[in-house]
Amino acid sequence: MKKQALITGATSGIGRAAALRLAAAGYDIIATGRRAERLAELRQAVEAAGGCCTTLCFDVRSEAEVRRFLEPVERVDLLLNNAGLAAGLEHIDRGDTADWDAMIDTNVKGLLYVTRVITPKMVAAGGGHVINIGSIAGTEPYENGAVYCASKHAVHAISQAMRADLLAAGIKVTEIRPGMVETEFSEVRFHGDRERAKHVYDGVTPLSGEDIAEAIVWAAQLPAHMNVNDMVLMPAQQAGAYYTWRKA
Ligand code: NDP
Ligand code: 8X3
Repeated sequence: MKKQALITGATSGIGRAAALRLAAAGYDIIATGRRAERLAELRQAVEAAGGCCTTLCFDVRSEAEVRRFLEPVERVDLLLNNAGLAAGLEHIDRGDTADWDAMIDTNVKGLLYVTRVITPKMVAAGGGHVINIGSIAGTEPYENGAVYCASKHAVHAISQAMRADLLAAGIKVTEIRPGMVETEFSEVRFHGDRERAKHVYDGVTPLSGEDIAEAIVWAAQLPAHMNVNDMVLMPAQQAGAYYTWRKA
């Protein structure tokens, strides 16, 4: 029987690359996100490469939608909790509370809602693997990023605690924590300002979604007795949230 991978936020960036890479590695894909046309395009791409892809279009911020779409899913061997965003980059006294709600509701509560529906299925099946996409922001708070960093600190804490919770059930929990990855992330952070988003990567060769997907597939395919608890991945030109060497 082929393994099933459920990926949240598969319409773009890391999630889309992971869907294609996991399909190539032999997983059947359940791809989720809010943009239906992107999901349809991904499904075509997976199928054109000989894979199998089901799509579920919903918003992870809605617990009712998460339950409606995910409760009927029979089996999930690998859950990739990837859907997330940064919204805004401001000092705390000027932040937009709508941005704060979006980040907390998606990055923290959405991840929890999905996990709450899928992990009991893994427990009943006697095993599984959950991979959470955290961030270097999950251990390095930086200026202008209080709420995004808080949301990724939460993902870091949740990943460690859920690893303990699910240990006896034979469920692996891995957290992958990237630095700079060029996706739609910065465009979303700057509310659609592509020019500003492009400058984030000035003088740097950032990671790509495919780079992170490669790590996801490696972690997912390790022998049963071996787990990656926590993996930090950065461009060679980055040493942390405050240290990036940019070519002139
Ligand atoms: P993208 O913006 O390219 O992708 C984000 C994905 O999340 C999209 O597929 C989007 O789908 C989905 N998503 C966002 N909000 C929701 C929602 N409410 N419900 C369902 N899906 C949602 O960014 P990345 O690929 O870079 O981001 C993926 C993850 O990686 C995020 O958790 C991010 O925090 C993390 N990360 C990114 C880094 C980077 O530098 N790019 C570095 C470290 C971590 P749709 O809009 O269709 O719903
Ligand atoms: C994304 C990386 O440094 O913009 O999580 O927070 S950073």
